[in-house]
Amino acid sequence: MTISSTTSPLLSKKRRDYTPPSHTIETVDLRFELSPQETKVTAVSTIKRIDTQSSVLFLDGKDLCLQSIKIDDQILTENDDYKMLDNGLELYTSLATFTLTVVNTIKPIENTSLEGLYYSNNAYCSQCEAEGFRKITYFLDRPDVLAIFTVSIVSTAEADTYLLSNGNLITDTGFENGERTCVWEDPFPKPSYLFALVAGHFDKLVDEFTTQSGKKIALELFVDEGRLGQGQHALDSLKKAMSWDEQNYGLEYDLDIYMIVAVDFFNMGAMENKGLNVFNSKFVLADAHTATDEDYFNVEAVIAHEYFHNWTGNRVTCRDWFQLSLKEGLTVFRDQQFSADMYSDLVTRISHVNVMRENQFAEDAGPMSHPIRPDEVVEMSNFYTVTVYNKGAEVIRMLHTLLGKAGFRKGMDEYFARHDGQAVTCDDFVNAMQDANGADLSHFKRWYSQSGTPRVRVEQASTGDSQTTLSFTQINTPTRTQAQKQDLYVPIKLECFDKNGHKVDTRLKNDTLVMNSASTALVLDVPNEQITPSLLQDFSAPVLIEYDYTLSQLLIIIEFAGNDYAKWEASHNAYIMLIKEIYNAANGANNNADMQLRQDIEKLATAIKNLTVAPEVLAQILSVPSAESLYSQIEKVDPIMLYHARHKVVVQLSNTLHHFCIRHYLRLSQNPRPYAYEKQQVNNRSLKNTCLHLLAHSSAETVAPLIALQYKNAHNMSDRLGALKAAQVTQDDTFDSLMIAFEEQFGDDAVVMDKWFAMQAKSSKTDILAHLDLLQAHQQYSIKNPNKVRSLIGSFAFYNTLGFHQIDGSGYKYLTDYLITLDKVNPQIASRLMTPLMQFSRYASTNQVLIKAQLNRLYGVKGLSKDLFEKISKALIM
Ligand code: B3K
Ligand code: ZN
Repeated sequence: MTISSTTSPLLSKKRRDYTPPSHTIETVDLRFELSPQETKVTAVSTIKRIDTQSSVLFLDGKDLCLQSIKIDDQILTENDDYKMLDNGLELYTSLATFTLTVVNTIKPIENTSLEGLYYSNNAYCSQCEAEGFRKITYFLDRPDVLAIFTVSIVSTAEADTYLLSNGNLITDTGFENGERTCVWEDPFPKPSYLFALVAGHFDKLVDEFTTQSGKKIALELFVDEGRLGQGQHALDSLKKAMSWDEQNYGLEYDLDIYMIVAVDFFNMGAMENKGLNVFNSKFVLADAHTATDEDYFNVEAVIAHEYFHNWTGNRVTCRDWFQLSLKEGLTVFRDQQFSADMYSDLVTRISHVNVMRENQFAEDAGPMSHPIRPDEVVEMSNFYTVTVYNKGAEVIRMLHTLLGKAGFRKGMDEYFARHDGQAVTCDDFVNAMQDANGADLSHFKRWYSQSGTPRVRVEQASTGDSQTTLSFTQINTPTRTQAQKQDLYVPIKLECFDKNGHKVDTRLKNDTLVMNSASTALVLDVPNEQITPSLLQDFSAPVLIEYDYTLSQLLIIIEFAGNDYAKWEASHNAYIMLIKEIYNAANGANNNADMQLRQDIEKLATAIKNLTVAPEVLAQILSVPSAESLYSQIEKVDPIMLYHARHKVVVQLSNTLHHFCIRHYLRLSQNPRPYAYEKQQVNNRSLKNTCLHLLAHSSAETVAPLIALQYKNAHNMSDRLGALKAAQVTQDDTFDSLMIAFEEQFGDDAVVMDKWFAMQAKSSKTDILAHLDLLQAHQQYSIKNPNKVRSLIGSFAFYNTLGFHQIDGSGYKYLTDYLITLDKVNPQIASRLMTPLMQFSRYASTNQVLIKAQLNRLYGVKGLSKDLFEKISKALIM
């Protein structure tokens, strides 16, 4: 079945159709009478008409049961005074100002979508971004309506020890006569998406932060009972983020209290509700016993991200949801800067570059391709994407490069001076940057409207006997919704080396060639055959570089480049080149290819062994790119063949570097100090576990005992998981027995068990689908819990190449069956989990046919959510 784009039944919203609201809500008093089965919500709003011609007020509302509605003192009657619509209600009034009272009920316990107000794990929790507030009460649920909220929470359950909302607590009656009421007042006008309510029993960790102007802020962290010991790292991270934002952007916190609540049932990482962040417990809870170094890193990054939103998102918010990257791209860029300062510039950068290459490039090459500021949206939840977030951050990073650190800061200051307290657009942001610096950013702005990954083809040729010309050509291929593409502003940081590894003078400012048009050239005073360019250093623009390297050139960069990023990139390119060669030689059936591989790996290994770099850099250089990041490297790729080609390269590397890795491994395993999340320890553990993982691929029998010993002696989760991952590679019985031990030890810890489910899901057992069935019956598993679904089904679909891409299509069918069930429980999670099917066009035709058959099956399912429907329709049109 193919769907034509003109008959698509989807109701979309278009960016260009934006109209300001007819009315605004100045204040709203919300009263919640809590009950899991039926919560009564009373909303008293003071409303002002903005459009003097308007006699109709539309209020969004979804899954609500309306009890009564009143304007001032007059009770309204249906059809005369208001009309119920599918997506809200229409109210007829020409009053310039009035008080609206709406009473309705909702059913938190039945809300498995985890959007709006829901009840899970004996606690109430809300999630309103983007359009969840309309599932709480009838409201102008759009980000450009900013109101002052006062919230009263009434509970009749004594067990609800905390009744929390945004802002400052102004009344707490205590539990008396069978109920308790807490009243919260948030003095800052905010859009409804930043509203939050949490109620239930938690343990609380408290701390304090004194701002640069001397104001004391109370910090409160709420976690499940018994988990206080796992909360300190999150609180420490918060304090670091608060002082970093003061030092780097002069931004101070504005309320008297900052609260964070960790919950197990949450659709994404966290949410920046004003003064009351809600977090997925995965990004809060951490101690040596349960969290890896990577978990510690992520907790710090997500805590900072949500904190930074207080200015970039909350104080200055988005006019409409098409502008989402205004707050997300900018806040991701800020959290990336923070992580680089806290930990390591290089490792942080590499991890973000990997996300771009593995996920964002794939999204931009598939049916969901959209600009960082989308033009058309059916379901907003579908646009919290790697494009809006991560490519958005890369665009901000280019602005930072273009204007310099001081210029960027001037622009930020101007942005806040102009727009504090407002809901604005991406154009407003760029205009502030432009005006503060007297720059012309009109050409740069194209990055906001154009989708797709630009490719930059670099060709090298002789110019006379003694010169070389590097010509750069930008290729912007048409995408589904944009037939015409424009050339973009592309800064390419580069260095060139001669045959002796000496840096060639490029005469470029900051080593950066700026492309302002479709093509440009760089002339170097060195003969062609001697030139090796190291291109797109630091990933200076979100583009794909096409340059045909030889292995010798890459080895020159690894040896001579002055910066570690370039060395890493060259080693990465070398792996890709070798994997492609094996893939092309029909999966290694060709003996010459094997011999060639041995020789090439030998050269690469020698270059690596000769490096004198920091342990974390070496760890990155020893990490062969993931299969996922390689899919974009080969047209119509056969994923299983690629998996085997990659495996072969890793095995060869492992055998060649065996002694080198053993030496590092044994050195780094000696005299471990008590666990601390601090640079030196983290970097050493990273190299140690990378070596162990690589060693696990070798044929040496000495490795299995090392793995088992590391597991047994591990006194922290990084080492335990490092051993487990290595054991999984060896595919012997050790893995199964360690997994049993792990489950016995951590079976009660929901966050830790996510790691266990993910490991199970990536297993290369031939009966993996039967295993997935069994695992779903595990007492810790629940389809209602997004973390569990992501760990098990997500890890399988995203990372289990052999299981998911089985040639009989059973992996694709398995995921599709699951999606059909999950869509009824939680459409947002179902929609995210669909991603591996969306990218079918990059696979070989056999895989494409099998995936499309499943997409068609899904398309035929009655009552599918808007979330899934939007994606499938786009996939099938492509
Ligand atoms: N702003 C939230 C994401 C909301 C997602 C809604 N489906 C988290 C963040 O980016 O900080
Ligand atoms: Zn964010």
